[in-house]
Amino acid sequence: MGHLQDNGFEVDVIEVDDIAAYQEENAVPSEMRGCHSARVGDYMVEGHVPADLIKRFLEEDAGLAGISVPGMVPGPPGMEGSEPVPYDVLTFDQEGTSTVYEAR
Ligand SMILES: [Cu+2]
Repeated sequence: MGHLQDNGFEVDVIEVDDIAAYQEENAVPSEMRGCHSARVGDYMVEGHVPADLIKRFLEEDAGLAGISVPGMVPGPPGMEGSEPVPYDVLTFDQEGTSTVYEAR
């Protein structure tokens, strides 16, 4: 969240009891779910997606459903500290089809 604010995003934190239910409501495919979810305009941002990629994704406005770093991987913003490993940032559409957006 600090990472997003540092990059010019205004962030409202909403704690929910059941993140999976929230993701379900917002049609996030189960394999795209992150440890937390953000809603930016019409898009879902799942997990620890680097801010520069969120910005690029929003600018492209390609009509997809969202962008995700599924699960908890060490390395991305908010997950530094542990031994970093390469990870993929994925996009997904309304049908749940995912595509590698960028490897980091
Ligand atoms: Cu996390």
